[in-house]
Amino acid sequence: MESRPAKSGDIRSSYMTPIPENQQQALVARLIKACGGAYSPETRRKYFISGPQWAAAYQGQALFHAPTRPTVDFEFVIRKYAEIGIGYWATHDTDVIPTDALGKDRQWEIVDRIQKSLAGNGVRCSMVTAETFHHAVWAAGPAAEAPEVREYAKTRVQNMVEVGHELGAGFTVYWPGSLGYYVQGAIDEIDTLRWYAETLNAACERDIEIAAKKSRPVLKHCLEAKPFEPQAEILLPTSDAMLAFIASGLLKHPQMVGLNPEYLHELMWGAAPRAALARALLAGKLFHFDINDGYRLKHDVDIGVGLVNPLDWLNVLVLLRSHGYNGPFNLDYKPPRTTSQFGVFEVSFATAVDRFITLWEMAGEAIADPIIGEATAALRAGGGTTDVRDAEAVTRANRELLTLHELIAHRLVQILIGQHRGRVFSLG
Ligand code: XLS
Ligand code: MG
Ligand code: MG
Repeated sequence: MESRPAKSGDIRSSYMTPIPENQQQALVARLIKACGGAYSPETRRKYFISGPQWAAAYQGQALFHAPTRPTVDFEFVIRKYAEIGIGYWATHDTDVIPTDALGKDRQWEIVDRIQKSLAGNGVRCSMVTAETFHHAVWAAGPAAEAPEVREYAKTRVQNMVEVGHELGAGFTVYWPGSLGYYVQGAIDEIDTLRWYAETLNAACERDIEIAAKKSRPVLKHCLEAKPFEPQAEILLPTSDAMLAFIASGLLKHPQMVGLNPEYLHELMWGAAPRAALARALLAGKLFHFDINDGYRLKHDVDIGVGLVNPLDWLNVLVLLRSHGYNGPFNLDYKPPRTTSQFGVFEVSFATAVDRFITLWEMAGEAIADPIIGEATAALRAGGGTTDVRDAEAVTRANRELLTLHELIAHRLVQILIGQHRGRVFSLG
């Protein structure tokens, strides 16, 4: 690359000559290729990874941010997912159907177009979710005091169940981010939660009817928690709160309802996502998983999986692989607003999928690793003292073995960075 000397006060900090607009995509494409490590679309399709319509169509807007990318339609997104090798597609109802067309003939014409697009590209619909947070009708949430709002909410989730069956989905997600308030005192939390349960009951009952009619299994109804945003106070802020809600007795079909935890949503309240997932697994409620990354105690930054916490992600996947959870893994993140429309598919989605696959396979390596295996077995064997009423003896019996905790953590980092395969650095 041609270089020129830096001058003081130069507006460019690099020595590179400017890259004209019409050469930038080629540069990005060349560099992402040079990164290597990409899997083929066929390989990517072997994993139960879904791409949401809203993630690919996200234009970069936020409360303080104007959009940076153009609008794109579902035909485009589905085609691009197919090219990458993302085998499943998910959507909110209103990502693809205008609010005023829901439940009408126009909806079914759109559903027909979606079916054609999915079939034409060899992509399947895995999940549908009703948008119950964006439109002004949800200003007081999906379980507002006014009965007509709640009746409307029921029609929306029932319609979504119908659309889901029509598209061949197996899952439906509920993210009650609007179930809460900004100003306190007006809302009775107990009534609100009762009303919200009625909406879920209506969805499950419609599901049972349609599934019987179509000879299909019922959908898996998955609750997704987020501790804050968009309401200030949220009534079901964590996956654990949702487990309690599912078991509260308010649901008529609790066996149909489980969780869709989102990695970052657990991190946002300061949780260990792996522990939150473990609790969901223990309850038999890990139905679906939104994968992304971000920071503790910050807003919902929805960064691509593995870009912030790859070691934690490796550990999360070790847990999931060890306990038989194989998907769906839903790429619920937002390509950064600095990424162009070209970059959304060339870089953002392709690399998110590849990081996930790599971490998943590394998790397999960690599970099979002889050092971790022996260390874990030794920890579980313990030191073997017979006097279990003697604290000192029990402590002594395990004292040296407990160093293995740190040894295992070291080994996991080695696996993450490739040191277990002999990658070393030397200043010599
Ligand atoms: C928002 C949620 C949302 C759900 C689906 O923060 O992650 O995208 O996954 O409504
Ligand atoms: Mg999120
Ligand atoms: Mg989500």
